[in-house]
Amino acid sequence: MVVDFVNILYILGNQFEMSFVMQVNIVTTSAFQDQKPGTSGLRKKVKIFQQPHYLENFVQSFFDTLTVPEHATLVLGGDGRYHNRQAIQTIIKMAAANGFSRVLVGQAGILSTPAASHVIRKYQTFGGMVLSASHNQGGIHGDFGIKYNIGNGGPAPEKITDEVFARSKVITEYKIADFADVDIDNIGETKLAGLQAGEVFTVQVIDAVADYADLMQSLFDFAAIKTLLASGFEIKFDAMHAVTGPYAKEIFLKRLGAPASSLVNCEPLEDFGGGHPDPNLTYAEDLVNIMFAGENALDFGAASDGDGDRNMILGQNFFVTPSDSLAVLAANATLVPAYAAGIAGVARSMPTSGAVDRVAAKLNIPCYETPTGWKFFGNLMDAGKVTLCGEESFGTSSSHVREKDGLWAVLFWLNIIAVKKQSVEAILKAHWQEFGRNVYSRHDYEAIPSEAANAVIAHIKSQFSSLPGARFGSYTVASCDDFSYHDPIDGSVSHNQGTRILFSDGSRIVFRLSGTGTEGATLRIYLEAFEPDVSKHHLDAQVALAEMITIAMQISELKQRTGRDAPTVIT
Ligand code: VG1
Ligand code: CO
Repeated sequence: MVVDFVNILYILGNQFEMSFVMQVNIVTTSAFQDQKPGTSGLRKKVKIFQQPHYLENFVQSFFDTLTVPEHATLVLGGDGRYHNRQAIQTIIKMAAANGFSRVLVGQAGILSTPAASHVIRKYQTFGGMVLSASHNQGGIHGDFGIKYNIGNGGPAPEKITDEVFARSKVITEYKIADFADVDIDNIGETKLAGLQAGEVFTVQVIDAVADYADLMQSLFDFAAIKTLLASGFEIKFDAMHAVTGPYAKEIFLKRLGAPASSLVNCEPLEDFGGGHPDPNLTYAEDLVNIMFAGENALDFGAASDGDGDRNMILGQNFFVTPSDSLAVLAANATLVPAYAAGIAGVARSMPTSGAVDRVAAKLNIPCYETPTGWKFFGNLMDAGKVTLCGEESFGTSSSHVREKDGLWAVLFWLNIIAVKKQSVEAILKAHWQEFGRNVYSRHDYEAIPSEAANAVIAHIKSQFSSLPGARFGSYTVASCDDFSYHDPIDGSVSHNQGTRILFSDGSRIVFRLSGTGTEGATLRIYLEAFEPDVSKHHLDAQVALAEMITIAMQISELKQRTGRDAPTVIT
């Protein structure tokens, strides 16, 4: 533990019964007008975050909005991307100046998003700050981000983030304590003089992995998974040089006895090795090559994103869509010790396919449809209405935390496989046979000019009155709307959550602008069609959805309005 100068003064102060207090500076600042949190926190280019006062203004806006109780504890950590360490030192000093008594920091400034959520819940802290831009690229030319999670461990709801944004536009000063950078690399405590005479401010560096790994071990049948892995069942987990590397080493190597060759890209890097830490078929290329190597492909592959809350599941030469993954987990939940007694209900974001709805109907449990973003699941989980939640964007989790959880989903799959003793593909095929298949795909058009993207959406909306009843090939439009969500727990309403074209046979096209991009606009097109016919279940989604894709282009005039011929990413 490093004992800095102020700390020595504090100790001396005690010895001589003198009173030392922390020096706090009140810094005059000018407000920025662009600090609106998106789908998951505030994300901007690193260069923007490095501007003087930029991070400080945003953090102070949170502290001004929240009523921080006396002796409050803040959890702090990030995905290790470029600028993480500096930001952590700044936030520690601001937390001290704003009346927190303790900050729990993940060792080396690391905490995955689900681990941070768990630490907040386990130690019942006054929330936490997670420094991450998740799946966005890192490094000096990449993105940085920050999000605040409330005491239940989940992302701050819109009511809070709206207030924070309003505050950030008028802020004139922030408070920051004046002490040297604190050691965040060694587990232990640094004690500093507090705001008042006799008070202490503590920075506690915690093992970033242990609490989380213990939680996983308490949920899943580790003995069964261990036996599976020892039986010759070969897996590969790709951490994409992001935050889950240390977690994967502890869980797969130490606790589950997997060989070291099971892990790839498990050294966290500030720039994620130059890649996009986004676990999908485009960006998780290393893993995809291994898992689609024909006869040489391994049995199971998985990857997670920058901050560890996303997951991609692959079988031998087989890709599981996240929407299907959620449905399979729900259908097989009772095979996992933590969910053996059954699940209370499920929730999915609106653009996520209706595959899980079919499972819920069969299990006779409720299924909720929320807007995109994990913050909308928290109320339902707190109220005990749902146990499992998921999004089409490679996010799945349960009420064990209040965030999506990448490694949790991987372990859930391994637990199911260990019990069923079937391949990933066999599990999916059997699932489709029982429930039918919701054929699904998302097409992303990244970094298009905002005006063009807005014009596409406006053009679709201008057809709302003429589209119903219109025929497009074999499809007829039943209705179209803008999705609104009425939270059944707190009564809040969220409008404009995606533009939907619903067809008479239950298939649909959804258009939505991303709330996490940092360059221009990203337009997402979500395509879904239901296929009950088993003889067509093997078809590639792009083939099965070809007609819907053409219709989406026709209704949106996307090519004419953006000049783009093809999506940037297809998932
Ligand atoms: C995307 C996904 C959304 C997810 C969000 C945060 O948002 O679509 O489902 O919750 O990222 O995920 P958007 O607004 O760009 O579509 V993560 O892993 O960045 O915390
Ligand atoms: Co993420």
